Amino acid sequence: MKHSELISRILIIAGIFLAVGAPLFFWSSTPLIHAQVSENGGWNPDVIKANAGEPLHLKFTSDDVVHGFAVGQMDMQNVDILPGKVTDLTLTFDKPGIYTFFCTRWCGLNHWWMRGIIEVSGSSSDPSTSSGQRPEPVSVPLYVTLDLDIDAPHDAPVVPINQPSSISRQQSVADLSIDLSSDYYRTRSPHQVFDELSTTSLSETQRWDVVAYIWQSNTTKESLINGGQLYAQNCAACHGENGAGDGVFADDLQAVGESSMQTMTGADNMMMQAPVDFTNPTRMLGASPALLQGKILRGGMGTGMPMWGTIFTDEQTWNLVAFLYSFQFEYQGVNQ
Ligand code: HEC
Ligand SMILES: [Cu+2]
Repeated sequence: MKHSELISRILIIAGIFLAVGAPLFFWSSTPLIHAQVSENGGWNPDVIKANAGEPLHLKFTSDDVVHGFAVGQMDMQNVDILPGKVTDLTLTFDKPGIYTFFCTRWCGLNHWWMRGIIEVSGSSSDPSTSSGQRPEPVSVPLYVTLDLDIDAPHDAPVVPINQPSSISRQQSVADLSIDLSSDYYRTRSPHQVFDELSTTSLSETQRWDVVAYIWQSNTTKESLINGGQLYAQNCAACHGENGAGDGVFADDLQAVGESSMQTMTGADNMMMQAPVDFTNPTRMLGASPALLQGKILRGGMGTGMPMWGTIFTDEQTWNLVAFLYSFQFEYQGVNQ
């Protein structure tokens, strides 16, 4: 056998090993998770199993456009998933439970339905919460506790002439005993608060300013910044950068027929609507924080509004709610 012939045989054998062995090797260790736009199936697989306290190795690739991966309610960096490339990621879950993972890139019209779940079993590795095999009890949302019908119309019958600003509180609020607690703030719509203030000697303008002041007292600059960032990433495409319901996806949303939505999880029988205009005072001043949070958590409504309950933490949803009111109220620096 000639020398060159031997080399080519070795190369062929090596080639066969790579073609057959390498995929087998990968297949047997960590399955590759394929990402495709929702219309073509989204994540495959879309259910992943893991054990609490043990590292979970994940491999991703995209079969079409650039997607992203993140797990809801988890402090982690998003990773990009590129077509034809493999992205590796290792995660460890402290607590058992059902986690939602989702695409973080606007990959197409039905991007928001590109989600899957990670079932984490085992007992908690965190001794302070180790109550057997059960996942952490999910906290009951406020709108449920209040038995609030978040689907009922909630237009405010009266709205201010000018944008309320909490600034004039100095003159008016000082002698009044105004309830600034979060219980009071979260359970009443701005219009309801305005109404309840009618027993005071304040003018209508002053009453709206007090309403704005109560909102401001229940949030912080940091919360508004965080809410604004979450909004820009997750909501602006539909509701618009400036809250006017005119995001880049707004027109397309209405154009999407029911038929194309039917194949997707949780999207059955959807009637697409224009996203809510958060700059509309009639709509926003008639909605309590509890109601807005409920809609964010639950989504659905038979419209194109996605559900975010498994994506955001409690704090994040309240930051979003506070941010939504900033389309109505002017936030004033505390030292002004
Ligand atoms: C895919 C498009 C889309 C995205 C993304 C989206 N929304 Fe919506 N949203 C809608 C539609 C459509 C409605 C329902 C319109 C209606 O009920 O009149 C809606 C309604 C709402 C309402 C109800 C307001 C009310 O007065 O009843 C709130 C609150 C809301 N969205 C907040 C958000 C937040 C916060 C985000 C981001 C975390 C978000 N939405 C992302 C489309 C979207
Ligand atoms: Cu996507």
